[in-house]
Amino acid sequence: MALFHPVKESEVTRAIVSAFSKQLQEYAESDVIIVGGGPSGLIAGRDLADNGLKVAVIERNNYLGGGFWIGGYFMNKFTVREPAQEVLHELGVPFEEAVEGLFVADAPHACARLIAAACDAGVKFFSLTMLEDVILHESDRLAGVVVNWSPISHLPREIAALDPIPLESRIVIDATGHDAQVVKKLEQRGLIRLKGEGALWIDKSEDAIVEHTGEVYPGLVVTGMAVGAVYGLPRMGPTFGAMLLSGKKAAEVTVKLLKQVTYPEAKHLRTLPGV
Ligand code: 48F
Repeated sequence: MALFHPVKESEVTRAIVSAFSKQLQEYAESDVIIVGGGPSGLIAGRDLADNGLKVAVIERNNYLGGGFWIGGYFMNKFTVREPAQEVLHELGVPFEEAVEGLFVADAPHACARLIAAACDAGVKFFSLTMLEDVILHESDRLAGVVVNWSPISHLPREIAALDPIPLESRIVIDATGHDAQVVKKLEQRGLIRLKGEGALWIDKSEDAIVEHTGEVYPGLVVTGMAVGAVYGLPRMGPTFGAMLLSGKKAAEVTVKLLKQVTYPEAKHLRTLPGV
């Protein structure tokens, strides 16, 4: 007597394809698309989904978490400064005080908890999916992203001619880290100018990243290290408090923006719950 229920191989394939197809059809239009599944994108997604919004995260890698899996160097440890340990506490991540106001924690544990929190809140993920471009309508407002299967960026050009697909959203969040890939698409069109990330200066950088987190172009919010690339702010290395607090601020800003929408495209989109 076998332990597992009998199944046909074709049923396994159909189950996966139909679940993916259902998700893609549903998320061809979202409230918020977050590009980048690192710490800032994940926490922004968690908070937005907790607000009842429909949120999709686009991640070019086959894993979520970005720089949060490993933390500093190869050591699987990272730090946060007060008051960001409160977010670790809320996520259920154990931490220790290394020196006054500086806390150290296990990166895989924190990353796993953050991913689980985003999933629990209802965020949906599209992995191995890279941002190729943005959707810009005449209203000069970002209306979504254009994505492609990320492995094609490593294929020879002759066999990499895959047309991408567009995904509409009311707000796009650039959480792509040090390269600010979404903002770069606007820079390529002369619509915005990136200052480029500054050198490491921990004390200065974390406050500055959180302070500058916000809308950089109509419909585009920037969070995490992408904020540094846009505003020329110093980097902070393996201390992650600003990533968590920037992601939370990006969610707050996004909720406020969605309550204010008056642009023409808004008429065919869902109304924010409670508005
Ligand atoms: O780099 P990442 O972790 O960005 P973050 O949330 O956090 C930065 C910290 O990890 C660390 C630091 C702070 O202490 O300095 O570096 O700002 O996560 C960015 C995610 O975006 C994905 C990338 O694979 C990573 O998982 N990403 C980048 N470009 C694209 C993308 C793209 N074009 N399309 C889709 N995903």
